[in-house]
Amino acid sequence: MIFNYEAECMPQSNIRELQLERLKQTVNRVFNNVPFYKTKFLEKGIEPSQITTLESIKRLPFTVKQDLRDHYPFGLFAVEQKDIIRLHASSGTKGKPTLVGYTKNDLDNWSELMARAFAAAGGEPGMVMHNAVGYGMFTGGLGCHYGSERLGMTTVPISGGNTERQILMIEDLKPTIISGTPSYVLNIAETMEKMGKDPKGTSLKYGLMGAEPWSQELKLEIEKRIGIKAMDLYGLSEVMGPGVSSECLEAQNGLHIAEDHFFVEVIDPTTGENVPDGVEGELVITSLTKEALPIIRYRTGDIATLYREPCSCGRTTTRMSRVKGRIDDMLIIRGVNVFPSEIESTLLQIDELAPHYQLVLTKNGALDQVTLFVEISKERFQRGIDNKNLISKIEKLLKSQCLVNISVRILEPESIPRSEGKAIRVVDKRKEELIPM
Ligand code: DLL
Repeated sequence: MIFNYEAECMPQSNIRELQLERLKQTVNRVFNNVPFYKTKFLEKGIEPSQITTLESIKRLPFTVKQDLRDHYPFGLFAVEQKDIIRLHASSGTKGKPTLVGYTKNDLDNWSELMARAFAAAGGEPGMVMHNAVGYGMFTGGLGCHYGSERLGMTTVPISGGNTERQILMIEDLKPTIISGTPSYVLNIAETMEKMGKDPKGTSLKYGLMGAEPWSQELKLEIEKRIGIKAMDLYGLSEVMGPGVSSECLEAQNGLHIAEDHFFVEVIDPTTGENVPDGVEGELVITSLTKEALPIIRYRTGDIATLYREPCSCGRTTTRMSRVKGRIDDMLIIRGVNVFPSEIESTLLQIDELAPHYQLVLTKNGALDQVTLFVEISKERFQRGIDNKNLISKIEKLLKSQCLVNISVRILEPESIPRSEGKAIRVVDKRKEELIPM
């Protein structure tokens, strides 16, 4: 179902026209109301009147996460605090959080975009929606909540955690659609199996999942294990929260960007130069309608590609590929760059393994060491383990597919901590312990 046909299926030329008009408004808004932007624009010799085409956005400076931290709490807001009706914070791990705010119109737009995402993922008015995304300062829970209500679904605000209780609610309330992080939805399925229940036997048909990188292989594993169609949902607090882009049920091939609200570019993360469509790089997002916290060319740190070919679902918006990972999470192993999601893709091709792993970084003298800890599947464990052959099989496959030499350690089932939100895939023991927010 298409929630807002006019917005989601408008011809590309009209989208570009609308984007330009809204870009000009946003540039004026930040220039007049946010001293940080005024100073940065003037330093680059730019006045809002010089932004006359979408191309000219490239003249504007980038915004980075540190800018939000430096102006904590309200320094980048473009409206007075009394006009802010909601605050959230990004899931930072140390230091000051990045605080984000919303006016009434911002929340209306956000709900609309999340309603679009649910409709694209198979949601319909009247369906029961099990919202297993964490509530609180994290944008995930409430973002999904308001979108689900906007679409007219019966929304179950269960949040993350207390998994056995979640399962009883799923059995009793018979939801058709679930939202959560992929790792938590997998955790629910695994807990059901442990309780002697078949996750494929529930009423669930669709899942809308995101907030963390997940490989195509993990998506297929979730679909098979629960008997649902799993759609990808992307977003980030600094820009809005979930709903910046999402996958459609029809094609399940890339995430449709809400281009009437965001202008998305891809840059080479080292040079900062724009790269052509289809080339992988860092997503840079400019908000086009936000009032409380408009953001100009925000460097997301997320790696993806853009596609502009039409989609079989009828939506005309540009699509982005699934996010491969955050630049910060990229590992450099003896000169080879690799993302945890690429390692995940390889591991999930090996039947003897369970989809639970962690990459642990340590120091051996001056050298960084990476060890992959991965769980063996229950079936294989029960049949007895021949670790040596299995380890060499994993190492060979990692070498041929990811071009890295990683030492592998096999663990018994249920050794890796399960996630109730964002899974921790990389544990960096080289640095001091991170303090969760
Ligand atoms: O994670 C918003 C969200 C909630 C998205 C629920 C989807 C579902 P933050 O906590 O600010 O916001 O984290 C944003 O999470 O920059 C990406 O690195 C990562 N991320 C979000 N969605 C995806 C996804 C929410 N679908 C950061 N695939 C982003 C891969 C994702 N990474």
